[in-house]
Amino acid sequence: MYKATLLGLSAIFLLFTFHNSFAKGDLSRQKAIEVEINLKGKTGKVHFYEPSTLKFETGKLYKLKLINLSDSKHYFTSEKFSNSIFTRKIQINKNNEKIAEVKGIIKEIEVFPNNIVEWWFVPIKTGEFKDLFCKIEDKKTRQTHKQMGMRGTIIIE
Ligand SMILES: [Cu+2]
Repeated sequence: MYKATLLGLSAIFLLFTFHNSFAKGDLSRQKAIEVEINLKGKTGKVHFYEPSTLKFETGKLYKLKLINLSDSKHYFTSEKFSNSIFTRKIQINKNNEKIAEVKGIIKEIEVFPNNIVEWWFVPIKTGEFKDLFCKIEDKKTRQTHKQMGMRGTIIIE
């Protein structure tokens, strides 16, 4: 009886140690990996993401910089991607100074011409998502930016 109890206690102790040695801690507080995507184009001509494919890994913290280098506003919309990550914050800068941090669940981001928004997140689900697009309508062609080429793929491994 005594032996069995001792064995049971040892097993619990071992499980506890095992569990602790594999704990990853606060994943949202790692050093962020910086990734950039440029939102480019010209009204009436073409609109696109550069690069148009982004790759991430689960469990790592990313700082994705959405950089609008064009004369038009742009959306970064991928429902499948936003459902596969944990958002730590959205950071908005002006003249290289932080002006706001937005926290909570984020579904899409719109960036105005010549501005940068940072999306800080940790991917939690793997997949290949081909639903990245921009819904803005071009003022000259009356087509959406998506129709004019502004589409992309996000891969989480
Ligand atoms: Cu656009």
